[in-house]
Amino acid sequence: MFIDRVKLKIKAGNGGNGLVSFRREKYVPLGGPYGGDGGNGGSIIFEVDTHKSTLLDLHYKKHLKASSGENGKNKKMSGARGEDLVLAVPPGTIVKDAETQALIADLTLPGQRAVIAGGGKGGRGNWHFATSRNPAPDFAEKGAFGEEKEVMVELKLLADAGLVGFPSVGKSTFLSVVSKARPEIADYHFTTLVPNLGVVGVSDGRSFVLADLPGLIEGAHQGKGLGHQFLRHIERCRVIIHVIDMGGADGRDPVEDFTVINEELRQYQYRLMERPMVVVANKMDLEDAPENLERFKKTYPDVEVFEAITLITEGLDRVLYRVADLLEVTPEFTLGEITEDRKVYTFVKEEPIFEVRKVGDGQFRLVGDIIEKRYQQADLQSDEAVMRWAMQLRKWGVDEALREAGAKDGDIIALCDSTFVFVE
Ligand SMILES: Nc1nc2c(ncn2[C@@H]2O[C@H](COP(=O)(O)OP(=O)(O)OP(=O)(O)O)[C@@H](O)[C@H]2O)c(=O)[nH]1
Ligand SMILES: [Mg+2]
Repeated sequence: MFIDRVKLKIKAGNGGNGLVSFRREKYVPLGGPYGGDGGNGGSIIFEVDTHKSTLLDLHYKKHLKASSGENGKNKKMSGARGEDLVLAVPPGTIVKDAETQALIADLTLPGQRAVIAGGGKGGRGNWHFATSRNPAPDFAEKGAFGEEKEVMVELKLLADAGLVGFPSVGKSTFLSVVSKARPEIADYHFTTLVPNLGVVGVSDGRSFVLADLPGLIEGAHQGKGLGHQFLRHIERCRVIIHVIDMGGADGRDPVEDFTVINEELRQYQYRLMERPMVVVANKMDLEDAPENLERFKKTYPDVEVFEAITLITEGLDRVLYRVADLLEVTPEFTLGEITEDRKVYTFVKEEPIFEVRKVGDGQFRLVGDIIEKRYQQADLQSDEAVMRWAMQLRKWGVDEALREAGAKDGDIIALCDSTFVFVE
């Protein structure tokens, strides 16, 4: 089964909590803080495996979870780190955030890896917090949550050139005679249901990867036929080979066919018409072909057309030469910027740490990913930890922002599931 689109829920492992403990040994009367660090949570990582050609494995998973780090141990011993979950994906896999559509990874090279969800950093044990004023801190840090999100994984085939055209124009026949690929060929529409790839050897020694795609019909860019889901496989192609049934074997007008397909490519969001196109006038053995070709040339005097009878490989050498030439001078098309620089354990982004929202008379709420995460991480069990947290808030400018928003002494401030009283 060829699967090229999968939506997944993923959750990286949480970091283990730091430990609060003190050294108690016979000959060490005033043992200092001794609590170890929590281990980092495992990340979810995708790795390119060139033996894979579909996303079938992921299709059956749906939920992916990496293991959490262990809590810190006594004697400053760190908890074990959570194991990373590494999944093999085919080359050409791209990963997007399902909510924001931001590109997270574009995996094209053999062995290439990308962190799709970073594990949470382990919390530090209490010994890290010892100072001369407080040699025995009774608090430690909690582990951070691992990243959790929904992602869209898509396969965009890594082909240099792609065959497009209406159904039954001879695209699969073309691929079958110029490569070792053996796609199904038949005289009914949508014979090809999934893309096929083949390596084409040009007679002068050059070679390229060619994709045979399911036929397009009018409205393909809007999702008609099989078009839409497969148009996206053309996105990485640098050259488009547009095959036309010049014999009009299907009762359509080849001249019109050309316009319709071009319009579909133009409408599709990925600027497919910016790629160079090679036009193949196929089925030149059919009776009406010469006449249709004449009309075609009159309608499109500037389009270079290669006449062919793919069935018997006639005329294809010239097409392959032309494609190989174009490939030499056509740069790759990028699919988009990977905006987030994704390292493991980072969740500090270029975003405001918090936001103040007025929720009612004398009531405010602090919101924001960072402040909420840090709040969850702060273990507010001891007075000292609460003090530290209050200082942190002041440092971020929370007090000032609240005051600016109109908060007065005695007002209620909510953050996640708890509330504070604003004290001037
Ligand atoms: N007469 C003639 N028939 C051809 C030629 N090339 C292909 N055909 C026939 O056209 C029919 C369709 O060929 P395919 O290669 O399956 O067409 P396709 O474009 O891949 O079609 P879809 O997969 O449905 O999009 C088959 O019966 C082929 O034998 C040709 O040059 N001349
Ligand atoms: Mg086909």
